[in-house]
Amino acid sequence: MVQLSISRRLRGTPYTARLEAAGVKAYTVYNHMLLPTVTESVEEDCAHLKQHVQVWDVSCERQIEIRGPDADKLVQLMTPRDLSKAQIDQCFYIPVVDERGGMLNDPVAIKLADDRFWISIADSDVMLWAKGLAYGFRFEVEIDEPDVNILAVQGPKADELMARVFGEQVHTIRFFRGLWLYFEGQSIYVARSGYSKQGGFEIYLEDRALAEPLWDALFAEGADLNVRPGGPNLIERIESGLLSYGNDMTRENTPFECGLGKFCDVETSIGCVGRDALMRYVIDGPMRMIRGLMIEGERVPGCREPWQLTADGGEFAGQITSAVWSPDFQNNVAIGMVERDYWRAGNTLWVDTPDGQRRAVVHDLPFSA
Ligand code: THG
Repeated sequence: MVQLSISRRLRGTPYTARLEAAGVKAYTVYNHMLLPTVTESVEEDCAHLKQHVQVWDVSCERQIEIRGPDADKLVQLMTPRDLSKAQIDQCFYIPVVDERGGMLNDPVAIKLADDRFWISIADSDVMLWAKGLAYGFRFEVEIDEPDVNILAVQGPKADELMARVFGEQVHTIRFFRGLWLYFEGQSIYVARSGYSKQGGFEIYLEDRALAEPLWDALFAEGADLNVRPGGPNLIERIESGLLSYGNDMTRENTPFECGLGKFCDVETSIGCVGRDALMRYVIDGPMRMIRGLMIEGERVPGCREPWQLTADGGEFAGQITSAVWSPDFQNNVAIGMVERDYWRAGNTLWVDTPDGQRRAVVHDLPFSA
């Protein structure tokens, strides 16, 4: 099998040594950093995540810190989501768009203070865009990528494990809210968030020296909870309808096409650079949209290039960008961009997979039984 050569450019994390000692089986590269994808197998990892608790090295969810008197102005410039009423310690899933309304990233923004934000980015170089905007607009802000290395604690037993390590206060954290908690006498930011729908937290560790002690504490306290290392799981995220920037959407797509219209307040996101370009979507809606699909037949191979969708008459109907066999649905679940004429749930299309043409049925996201 072809291997990926790892060097300094593919940055390791303060957890890499622990992860490799635990036997991580595969990485992907995300924000120029290693992201573990397989512990046992994608299917076993998925089943375990739904039953127990996992500790994920998601250091690759880099923080772009924006601080200074114009911090709020710069963040609002980057997104069509209205952040004017944002409260401190609130997290926001925000589309970040360019001047054409094209998706540049889909990060989680955290308001740490009135003049300080962390933009927890997906896989694209948001810092360069933010610095360019700040320079061009002469904003009074400082922008950098602090050495924050997130551990996500995900799964139905996440609350129990987190309470053992950080105290009962974790139970008071609401979804997409954050709180400073103590570990070994140091204050660490913890939010109820994460790239799965199994529940859990993300620990924003700033002090590298605490990385292995934190990892070790989670595994010691979680032994009887069957804790395992892991990473974002392909099956769980497709079933849950969690999108992957660079796979399911690119700069060619607007947030409305990505089904993220509910995170766009085009009327009130004053200043957002893509606002004019997105205005027409409020009236017309998108011409294509991200949808779930089930692909009939045997398990499909990995989706490395988009697979074209066609209608019965051979008309272009869209493309599938993520697909995997789901043991729970006993079917291939997929995410794709489907043209307006064909996006109704239940509609049947054809998909060209590397294994030949198959039937694909449009579903709502998330998939439900
Ligand atoms: N956590 C943090 N940073 C991240 C991710 C994360 N950066 C990269 C990547 N993931 C960004 N993409 C997403 C996609 C979906 C969600 C979060 C980040 C998500 N969505 C929920 C949903 O769609 O149901 C909730 C959205 C909401 O209600 O606001 O959680 O995972 N730190």
